[in-house]
Amino acid sequence: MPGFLILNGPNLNLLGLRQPEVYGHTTLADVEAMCREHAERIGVTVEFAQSNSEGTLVDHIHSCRERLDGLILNAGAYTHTSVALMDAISSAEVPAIELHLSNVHAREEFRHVSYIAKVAVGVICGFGPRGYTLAMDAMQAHLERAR
Ligand code: CA2
Repeated sequence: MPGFLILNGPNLNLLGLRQPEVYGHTTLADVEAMCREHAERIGVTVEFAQSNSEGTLVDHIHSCRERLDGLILNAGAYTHTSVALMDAISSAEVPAIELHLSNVHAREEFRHVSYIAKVAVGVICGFGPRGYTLAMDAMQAHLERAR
C-alpha cells in the first residue's frame, strides 16, 4: 500500500483557532481526521505531522527517502522563502505536492513566489481543507501514472 507523509509548516497548528476569516473554522486535528478517513477509503497509509521549525521540517522530509511514496506539503510561509526545504525535497527523491488552504495567487505578491513548486510534481491551492484530500487523490494518480 502506498504511504504518504502529509506535512504542515509554521502556524498551521493554529488552524481553526485564529483568523477564521482567512483560514476557516476547521482545526488541524479535523484535517488529520479527514485525511486518515480518506486514506482508508482510497487504500493508502498516511503519516501526518506539523512543525513550526524549518530544521524539523527538513528532517521530516528526509525521513521520506526510500520509505514513503509521496509527500504532501503545506509549508506555510516557508513556501515563499526556504531554499532548505526545496533542497530537502530534491535530496529525498520522493514526489511532492505543494498544498495551500488559501489561493496564494489571489493574495499578497510575496505569496506568489514558491521555492517548493520548483521541485514539486504539482500545486493545489485555494480549496481550503478539501485540498488535503484532493492532494491525496492527485498523488495516488501521479504514482499510478508513473508505474
Ligand atoms: O494558505 C495556506 O495554506 C498557507 O500555506 C498558509 C500560511 C501562509 O503563510 C501561506 O502563504 C499560505 C500561513 C499559515 C498560518 O496559519 C494560521 C492559521 C490560523 C491562524 C493564524 C495562522
